[in-house]
Amino acid sequence: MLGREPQVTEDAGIQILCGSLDFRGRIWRLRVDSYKNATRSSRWPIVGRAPPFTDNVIRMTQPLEPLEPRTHLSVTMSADGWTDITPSSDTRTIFVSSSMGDDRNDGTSPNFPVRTLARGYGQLRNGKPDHLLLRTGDVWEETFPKWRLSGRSEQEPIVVGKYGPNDKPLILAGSGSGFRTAENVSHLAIIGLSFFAHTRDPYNTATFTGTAGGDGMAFLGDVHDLLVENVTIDQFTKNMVFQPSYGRSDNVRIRRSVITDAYNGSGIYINGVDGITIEGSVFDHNGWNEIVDIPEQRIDHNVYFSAMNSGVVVRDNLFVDGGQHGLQARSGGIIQDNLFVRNPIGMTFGIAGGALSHVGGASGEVSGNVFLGGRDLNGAARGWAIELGNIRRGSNTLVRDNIIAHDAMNTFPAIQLNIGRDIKNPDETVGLHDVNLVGNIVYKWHSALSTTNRFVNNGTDLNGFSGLLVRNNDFQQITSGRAILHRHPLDLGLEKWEGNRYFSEDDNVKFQNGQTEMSYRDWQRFIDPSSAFTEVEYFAPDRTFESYSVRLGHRNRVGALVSEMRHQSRDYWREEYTTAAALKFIRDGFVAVKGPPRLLTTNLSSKNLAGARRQISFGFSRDVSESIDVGDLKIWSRAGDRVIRASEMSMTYDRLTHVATWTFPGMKRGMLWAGDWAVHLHAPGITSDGRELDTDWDGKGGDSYELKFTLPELV
Ligand SMILES: [Ca+2]
Ligand SMILES: [Ca+2]
Repeated sequence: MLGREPQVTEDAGIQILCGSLDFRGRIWRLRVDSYKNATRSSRWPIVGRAPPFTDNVIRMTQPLEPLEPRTHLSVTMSADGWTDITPSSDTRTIFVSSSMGDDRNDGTSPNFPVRTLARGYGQLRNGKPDHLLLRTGDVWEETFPKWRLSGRSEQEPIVVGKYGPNDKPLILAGSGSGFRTAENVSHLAIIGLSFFAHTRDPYNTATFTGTAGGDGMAFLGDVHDLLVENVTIDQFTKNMVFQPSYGRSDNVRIRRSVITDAYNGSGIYINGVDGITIEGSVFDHNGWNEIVDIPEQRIDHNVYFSAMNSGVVVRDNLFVDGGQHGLQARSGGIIQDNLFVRNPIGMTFGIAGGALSHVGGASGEVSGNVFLGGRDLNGAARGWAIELGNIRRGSNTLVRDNIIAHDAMNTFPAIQLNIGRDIKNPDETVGLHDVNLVGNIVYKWHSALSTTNRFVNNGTDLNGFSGLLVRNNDFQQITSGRAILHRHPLDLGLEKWEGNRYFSEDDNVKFQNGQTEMSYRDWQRFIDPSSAFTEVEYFAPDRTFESYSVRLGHRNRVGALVSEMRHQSRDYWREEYTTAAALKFIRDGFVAVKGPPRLLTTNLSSKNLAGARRQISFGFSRDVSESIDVGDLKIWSRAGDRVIRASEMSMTYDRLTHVATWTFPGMKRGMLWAGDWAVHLHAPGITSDGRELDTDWDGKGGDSYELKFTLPELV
């Protein structure tokens, strides 16, 4: 829009000469792409009005020091969610290769890399946006020197990364620690590395020497603005740890990393951080090892937040097979859209046993998570999903839209409201207050919800209890004969129960209220008047993590799918192996269905009907497995006037998708021939709960599906 490039001159601030266009009196907007020593607040578009009576000069008061123009910010997010960090004009990039490097080089060219991490580190400058890049595919039997270097700013961090395609550079840390920071480290990004405590891996007898070990990545405090992304950490004591040894840390992001197999410690232990987000990562089999560990020490977790953190966000992660907990969220925070599979205990929130509690109680939100199955702990029964306690008064902590399904232990309630035992700061612990449980689904679990009998209604100390809303939850297919274990007396002045839908095959299922066991009829009458005792039909509630594995072509085992998810990286990213994809598969199974079964899909509607010569499939909105059979589909050749006999066909039904598929094993080459055909899918033969198939979606069943179509020659 300018007549020519604006000229930037330095003055007390800077002046921009606006060329031939008349900017006098007009609003102007300026984007600054590149400069140094500017404050962050002056970074973004600067808007002002040029004085009306001056020449075409915009004077800025910001003390900017211009550089050559650059079109991108240094730190950006790619369209598919990865962090890109472009070098600044004064970035010094140091290349390190264990296979090709020589420490007599200075490392500034990929053609002449240095060899050791120590030499590479020594070439970096403190306070500069320097990049230390490790060659992909290379292996170091060396750990990083204690890290003391900071970047320049959030937009110009110091970077430890990789160069070259594919495999992450591999750091064999043995019994040492892979990466440790000293005090006062800011603006650090660690991207695309793999840390492996190879001497501790009991499955690898070639390298295993014993259980002595260190931490994969240790941030010992006073760390500010840290990004860890696309990193793999395996087999350390604690794979990652934050401790406030040098002071508190802040602004930490751990993204899309794979953190596995820690033992004698947790996958991540976090203490003393203000502002931490963990997202898109895989946590598998942390906190124990069944080969070398002492069983009594299987007490650690996939992720463990102490009570002394704030600003916690945990979203979109997979937590599998933790030693004890999938996630200990003692500091509270936002816990969203995570998938928990086969942990002895899914997660805790606020509550802390044998340790310090979050002072004054935790708060936040637990929403959109899915909890599947469970496991014992050294032979002792466990198996619950969410345990809450020490929740701050007035916080309105929300537990919303979680799905808890397929109890493996059949011993404990899915959601437990509790008080920690042996709390170290009982005077700063508050009991449980102002919690809202809304729209959750508990399915095929021992029981839905419990409170501890140690709660004291309106109490003011660590046993205090007030403010509980339990609304619009589905507590379905309860297996124990007891739906609710409200062990302390229920005070309707402090609690509200409404609109919940209960169901158990046992009509006599009990509802505990203090010392009393109530029937559903009494529970509804006195406690939850707008509730119902009704069996909610979901689309495919038997979906599990294992069945998602089968759907992707693997075995019916947790490990088969997890091993693929452990291989996720930026260079080998597959959407179907994201937690989000697995979560969606499960959640889609828990959509409640109503009305007659509808015809949702058929491959006869596809543009290319070649595949229909081998199989014809129909998908339904409800489970019709009880009624559907091979004879419900009639197929005839319109030209040949030939009806395919039921004995020439075979039909299979997938209860996880409600898709029926007909094949033609009795036909020549197992195929229908090319030509004109017609089908009739017989509504009266396809029913759910006695309601016939609805193919025109008017809500009334009984209308069959008919279609004439032409099958093509195979090319
Ligand atoms: Ca039938
Ligand atoms: Ca109809």
